[in-house]
Amino acid sequence: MTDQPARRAAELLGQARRVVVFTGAGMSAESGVPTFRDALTGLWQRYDAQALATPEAFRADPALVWGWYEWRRHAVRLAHPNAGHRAVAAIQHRVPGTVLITQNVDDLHERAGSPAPVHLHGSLFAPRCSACARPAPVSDDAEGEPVDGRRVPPPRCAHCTAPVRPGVVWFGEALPGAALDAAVEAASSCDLLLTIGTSGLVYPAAEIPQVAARLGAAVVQVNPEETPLDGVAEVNLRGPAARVLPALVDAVWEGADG
Ligand code: BJW
Ligand code: ZN
Repeated sequence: MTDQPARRAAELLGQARRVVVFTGAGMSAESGVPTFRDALTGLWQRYDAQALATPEAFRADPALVWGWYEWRRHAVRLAHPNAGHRAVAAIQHRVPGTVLITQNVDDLHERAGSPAPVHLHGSLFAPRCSACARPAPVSDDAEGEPVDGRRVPPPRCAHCTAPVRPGVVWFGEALPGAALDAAVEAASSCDLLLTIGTSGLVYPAAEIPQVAARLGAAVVQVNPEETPLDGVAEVNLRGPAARVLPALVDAVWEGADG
């Protein structure tokens, strides 16, 4: 890590007392989990993720949408956290009180050792009834899940028999109030926000780095591509999270253990 943006990012992280880490799908890309705006592959390639992730799609074809989420849950179960997830956990360890806010519905931050990330868009592992909202058990039987795209009728709620739905936030739905409040509060009071692997296209989540910048925090972005957040960030580190983040952590705490 020798270039100027990397040095500035290390300086900012080294000095920061209140850090927010804000992540999107690019964080898990190197674990083999496709980003949201990547083209879908295999039997799903003729579908558009943005069209499947809506309440209307679930109402129109619950088995199609449930099958897609079962397939993704299965893929995430087989995936492992990458060096970027571990670097985020190391930052949390080094700067106590660091708040991790993720748009991701996988559990790779938790499995890398990050305690209690704020999940703005829900979780693949928390299905609930589409009518009464009671939590529904999630099957641990990986072998029983589809490895390829296909329709799977959703289970029925044990209480009211309505179809169970994925516990995620679809377009047009409100984000969980407590998670959004915690994210805004953390962004409003941090001195450094790291935004990692998000296109910054989906609102209100995309406001989080903007809130931090507006209130005087430094924003550092990690992304191999340009995004609408380039102008918000003081430093843009162009590269994949699993390479850039461990280098950043090393540059700040090089030689230190733990
Ligand atoms: C790497 C990398 C590597 C690659 N390392 N980086 C017009 C203007 C503004 C807003 C709207 C509008 N029209 C409609 C809206 C609202 C809408 C919205 O924002 N739409 C936009 C698309 C325009 N928002 C909503 O509907 C939200 N709700 C809402 O507004 O409610 C209002 C309301 C209030 C009160 C009552 C009722 C309603 C809800 C948004 C929910 C989003 N949900 C999803 C699906 C979750 C479930 C699932 O996964 O299936 O969340 S959509 C999808 O996008 C998912 C993601 O969390 C989210 C963000 O995507 P992300 O993470 O940024 O991924 P990508 O793929 O976009 O980008 C990946 C990035 O990684 C890229 O930049 C790559 O370069 C980079 N990358 N490899 C680092 N190795
Ligand atoms: Zn129910």
